[in-house]
Amino acid sequence: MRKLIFILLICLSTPSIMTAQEAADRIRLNQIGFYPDAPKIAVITDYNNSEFLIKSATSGEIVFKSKLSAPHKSEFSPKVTRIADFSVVTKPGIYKLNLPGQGDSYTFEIKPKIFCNLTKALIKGFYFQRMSTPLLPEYAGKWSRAAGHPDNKVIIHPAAASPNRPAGTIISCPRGWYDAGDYNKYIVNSGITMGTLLSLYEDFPACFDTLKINIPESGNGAPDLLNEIVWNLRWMLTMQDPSDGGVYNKVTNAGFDGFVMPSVATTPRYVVPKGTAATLDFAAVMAQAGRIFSNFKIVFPGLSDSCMKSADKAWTWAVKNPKMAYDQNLMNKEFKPVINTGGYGDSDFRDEFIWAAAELYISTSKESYYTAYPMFPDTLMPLPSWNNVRLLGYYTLARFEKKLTNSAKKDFYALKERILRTADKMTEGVTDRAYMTIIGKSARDFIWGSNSVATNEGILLIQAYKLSKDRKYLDYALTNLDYILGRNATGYSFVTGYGHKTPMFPHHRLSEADGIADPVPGLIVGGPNPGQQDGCKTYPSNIPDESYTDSVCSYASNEIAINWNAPAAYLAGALEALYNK
Ligand code: G3I
Ligand code: 9MR
Repeated sequence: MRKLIFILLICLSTPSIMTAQEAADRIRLNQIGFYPDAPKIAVITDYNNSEFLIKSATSGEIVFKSKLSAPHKSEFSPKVTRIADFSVVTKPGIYKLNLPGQGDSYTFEIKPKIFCNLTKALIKGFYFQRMSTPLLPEYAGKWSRAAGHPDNKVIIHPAAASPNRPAGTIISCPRGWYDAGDYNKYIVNSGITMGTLLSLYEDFPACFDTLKINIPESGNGAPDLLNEIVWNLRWMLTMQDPSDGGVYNKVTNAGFDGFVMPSVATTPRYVVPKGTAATLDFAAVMAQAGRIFSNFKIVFPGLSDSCMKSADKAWTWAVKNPKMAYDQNLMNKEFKPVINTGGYGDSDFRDEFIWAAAELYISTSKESYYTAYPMFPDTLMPLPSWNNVRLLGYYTLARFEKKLTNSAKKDFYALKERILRTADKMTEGVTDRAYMTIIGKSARDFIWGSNSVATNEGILLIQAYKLSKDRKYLDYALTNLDYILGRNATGYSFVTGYGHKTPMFPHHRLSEADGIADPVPGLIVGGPNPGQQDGCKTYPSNIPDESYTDSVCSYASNEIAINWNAPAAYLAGALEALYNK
């Protein structure tokens, strides 16, 4: 009976004639393209015929003809999909997938280095988020803009007062990146962002030593990825109270700005209380930066030493203050002005201790960091997110296998097994899924910022590949980049400016206020989120993998954020490094 309903559903949902746009929309594939020797999959939604063709987009010549798979049923809706596998097409060129009598897909390209421009754009996205500096036309093109948020007169909020810095004290905290669509900067979210970008460099230095993204520092003798990172690193350093080593949670307005350009957003800026999560994330970033920048002492004199000293001071503060949560609601009951911007509130610091300890141990070789707190308190392997950074620590330990000593060395085998088994678990059942991507195993994948679930899964699979050299993990990681770039239940490529159907109305003050039709390029939006916490009325559906709307109102599905750009840059960059070897 269920089978009968299933067949009926397929027939009912298959219109006989499609317009060109409908056909393109129905053929879900990576809208940028494919490496010659990588798997190539397109997913056709609600379509009942069986043949598909691959045609050259330039000559119209048919280069491949095959049959679609039997239907796959969507995990989250009555919809069905069929798979077009054209992995055997390997010749570089520009192509279209054709459904005979129906229409073509968007064009896509097959070539080596297919994600090189995308990788650059995702890193350049951070340049576009820079505060306290004008973006000049030679670097920013039509998105050039005046400086905003100098942040050289930041007020110590009454809740953050300390004997040496009473309420109202002015400190200077310039630079940094806008966190997201808003104009504030948050240490916790900078933590995972910086850790991910620094790891991208550490995992693939050869690739990034030469990659240029046309920013003011290009050509200064340091890799551009690191140059961009330094813009935020120098801000982070200002967030540590020099008298005790604790780190303030954020630089913020009291409330979110309107949708205006940064240069006219001039309401007072505050730092809010120090916290254990912020301080440990800071310690981890500084320790990792300290070891990386020790190789760039001529371009950045003193930077590495400052980072290492600050990391150690932050750690010492956190050990003395192991339970200082940033609870904005509680703070607002007692202090004025009330602060209503992002909380990034976290009250479980076990993972931050693990991450900071791992980075400090690797950078200093002092075992006391490794043994200070339980590195493996349980068997969980939670995917990295702003409030769970444990795996960033594990990735670093795995990266430096050769440096490990005593208990860390003994733990290595178990750590490797954990990473591999977590990867294996993630991949279970992928070939049966509607879009054959790693993301989509569970409805719980589709949270606020679900695109960073996809990219962080990809990163975990890359770690599994690095540890095992088993090519299957690389191909699985690629399924999630394919997802980001169009092989998904929405039909969008989620990176602004990269793909054919991309977000045009992100919840991003810069893109909305600048009067330019195209949004700032190279920014990844949050993605499907059935939580719909923004109350936006334009969602087409509340089905988990379809709950996305390209509307400015949608901060729960269509905002951009630095902690989403970083893992997207990592995934694209890692695939570039590994597939082009
Ligand atoms: O922790 C619970 C978990 O226990 C529960 O199972 C799950 C069920 O949905 O919810 C989890 O909490 C979620 C939390 O993120 C942690 O993942 C909340 O529902 C969810 O609303 C919350 O969303 C965060 C959002 O701010 C609202 O606080 C996003 O992760 C976070 O990326 C986003 O960050 C904002 C900043 O505050 C301000 N700047 C823009 C930025 C991006 O939108
Ligand atoms: O613009 C804000 C966005 O950056 C945040 O992610 C989001 C959730 O904290 O809040 C947005 O600001 C909205 C506020 O929460 C409610 N009033 C409307 C604001 C802008 O649309």
